Amino acid sequence: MVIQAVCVLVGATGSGTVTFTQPGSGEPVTITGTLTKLKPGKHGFHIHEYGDHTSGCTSTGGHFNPQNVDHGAPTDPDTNRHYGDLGNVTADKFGRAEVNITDNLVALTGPNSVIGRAVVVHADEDDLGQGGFSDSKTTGHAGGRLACGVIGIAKQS
Ligand SMILES: [Cu+2]
Ligand SMILES: [Zn+2]
Repeated sequence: MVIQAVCVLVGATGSGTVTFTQPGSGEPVTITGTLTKLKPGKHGFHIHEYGDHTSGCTSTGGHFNPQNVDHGAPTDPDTNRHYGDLGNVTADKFGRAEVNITDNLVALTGPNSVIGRAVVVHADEDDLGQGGFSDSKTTGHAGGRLACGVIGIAKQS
């Protein structure tokens, strides 16, 4: 059974909607959508642990990291990345970024489901753990949180 979820990201300098689709339990999840109002260039794009907006995007905690390992790239082995590490999105000169990601750790069912957690887009590029900054291995040195939203169950189509 296809499972679908949706996240509406809200922020003054970044916003948009992304849809999560999982063809069946245990299968890779595809994340598609469009973000706008961004500064042109690359922006870190992650799933954070908490779907909590109490103090804005700050309350979403760190990257979703059930294995308690270092930050990395979505292409890294499972033991070298957070479940929430989705790399970067790239905004064009109009500030528009198309999202089209397929990931085999993101899940919409089971103990590591991301439903109820948050998507965050950052001010700066995610260095994928390779930048050598003090926070490269935790956040990818991606800077401030521009916009975020909670991943919710979507109407199934
Ligand atoms: Cu993040
Ligand atoms: Zn991470």
